[in-house]
Amino acid sequence: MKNLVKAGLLACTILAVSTPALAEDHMDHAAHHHHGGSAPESVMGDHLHGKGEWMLSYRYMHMDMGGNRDGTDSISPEDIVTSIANPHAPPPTLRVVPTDMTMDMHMLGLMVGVTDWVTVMLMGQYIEKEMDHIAFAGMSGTTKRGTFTTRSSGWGDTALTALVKLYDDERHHIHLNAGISAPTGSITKTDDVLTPAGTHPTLRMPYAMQLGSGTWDALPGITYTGHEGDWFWGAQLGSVIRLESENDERYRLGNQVSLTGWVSYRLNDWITGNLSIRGEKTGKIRGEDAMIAAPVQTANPENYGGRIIETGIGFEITPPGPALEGLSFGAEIAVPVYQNLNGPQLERDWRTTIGLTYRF
Ligand SMILES: [Cu+2]
Repeated sequence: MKNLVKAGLLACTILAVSTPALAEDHMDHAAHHHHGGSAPESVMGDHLHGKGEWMLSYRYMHMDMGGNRDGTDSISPEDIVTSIANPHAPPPTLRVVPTDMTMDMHMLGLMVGVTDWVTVMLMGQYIEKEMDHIAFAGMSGTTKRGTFTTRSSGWGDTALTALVKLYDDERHHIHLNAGISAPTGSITKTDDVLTPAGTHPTLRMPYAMQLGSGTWDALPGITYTGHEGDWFWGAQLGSVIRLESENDERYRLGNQVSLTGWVSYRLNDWITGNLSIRGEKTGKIRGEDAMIAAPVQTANPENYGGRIIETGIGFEITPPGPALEGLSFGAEIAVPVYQNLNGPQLERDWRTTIGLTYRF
């Protein structure tokens, strides 16, 4: 992780000392080829389309989490099962600890310029989650009963967003992101678990393993992008505001606000490199699903949300020439540099986003 940060700083230095050569030559390419503002692959809704222009996109996101954290400090599975109270007692303390989690998302997007001032974006996602656990034996102590993995997969929530241009000149662009998310993802997924007693019941999985929020959510935001010659930059303020006080299972996920900033540099006709920084703040879960009551941290609505700052590095390839007109490919990897989690909670290790877009 430290090496990745160093690589990022090195790339930043190289970008910073390079002279933006041939700026004029690339102005036309920039206007026609780039898939918007050359934002990092994980940034959604960073650009508008002209009237009647369509764009299809497929993005794949993988996130890896491992080890637990309470606030900014690491906490071991043994410490969790001896010191963290179980709100659904008995047993008095937690007895099952998640050790690793992966999340894979396949995001399908469709954008169309309705007018030159308004672009509409529809986004669906197929999600796969996997969580490894240690089950400790009995009502107390640190004797391990065994390990087990739970899995969930299916379609997540679906977002419809209007991008409304507020300001646009040669160099600066500002638009509103006015989105709404429909609760199309399941919040009642179940799987087999291993209990401290050694049994294998099928239970409703904790909130972290469910696929949707279960509520209608507003996705308001604002995006600024700029460019000058071979340089591009931007910032996006995004948020997720739950519009209902509870879903069908009587809870709602926390609201979220995020701020992303990036700078991109066009290395040649094909490739743009980018560096980014993103901060996000997520609230705790309010309410509680009565079916989620195992002695595991993820069954406690308090152990959700927190503050994370990540840095990312990525690139975008846009083949010049008519053969692959309209296609672009991008990839990004991001690692956290700061995490303060409402814990105990699994900490984020890294995530990557890979995407293919086609505009027509
Ligand atoms: Cu687009």
